[in-house]
Amino acid sequence: MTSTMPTADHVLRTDYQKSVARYWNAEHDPVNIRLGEVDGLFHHHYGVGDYDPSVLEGPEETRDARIIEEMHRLETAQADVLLDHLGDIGPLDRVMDTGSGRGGTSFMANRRFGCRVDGVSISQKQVDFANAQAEERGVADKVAFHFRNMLDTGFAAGSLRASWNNESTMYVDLFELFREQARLLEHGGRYVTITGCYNDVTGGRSKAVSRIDEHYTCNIHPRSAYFRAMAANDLVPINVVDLTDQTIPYWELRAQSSVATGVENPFLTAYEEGSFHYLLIAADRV
Ligand code: GPP
Ligand code: MG
Repeated sequence: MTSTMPTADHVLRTDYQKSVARYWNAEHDPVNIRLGEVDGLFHHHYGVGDYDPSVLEGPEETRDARIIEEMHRLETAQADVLLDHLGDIGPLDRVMDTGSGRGGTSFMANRRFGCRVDGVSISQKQVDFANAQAEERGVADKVAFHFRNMLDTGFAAGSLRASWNNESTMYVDLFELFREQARLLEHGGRYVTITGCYNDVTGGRSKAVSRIDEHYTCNIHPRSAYFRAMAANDLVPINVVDLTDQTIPYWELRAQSSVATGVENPFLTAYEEGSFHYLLIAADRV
């Protein structure tokens, strides 16, 4: 993609963005690293689907490894659900992973569709890690990661067939984000997000949702904000899937694992009390 080389000051425009970049540059959490080491796909999102209860039984020495493998399987299943909603993507198409982390979803998209993938992140550490992975996997000619701000990527208008945010919208203003996504997508291009959002019906941010915000230094949006910001930016929803019931087992398993981080109970409370949903939204650019 055509672009100019941005400097750190150009990419990280606010103190808030700098603090988010610091968090991800320092992050080296076993819940992400040990799961990634299972098969080399490093994810920064949660899981969907029922876990196999037998992982909790059997020999104590291998229990931890069984749980980690199972959590990783559920996280990979989550990314597969996202890719299922991207529509027909071919080897000549370009797609963007917006907030690409260590690259897990990008590599899965390239493996499935053979397409060109550009990931953007404001963490130079994550960008370097993911580019090293692309080399290691022998796909660096098709998958590349860039130190860019998702609100102003510098990529060419209309250059993307599809784009997604896999759990990264809670760091940005949705109107600014969807303005940039709409600029980048070709007419009829597909945008997909999987996100946690709070429930307008139950009211403002619950205590449990505030705890999640505090844990990650993010600002979870209300459900309504997604549809307002899409409508304002020529993104027309085609599918909305409530994945809440499908993600609860992941959190139940994670709470019993050696790699729990303390955010498990806020997630379980928020989902169970109905103040928070795990949602997939797919929309077309018109
Ligand atoms: C991180 O995934 C995801 C977020 C920071 C976004 C918050 C998501 C919501 C749905 C509110 P991760 O895999 O880096 O997190 P962890 O280290 O907890 O596994
Ligand atoms: Mg994780």
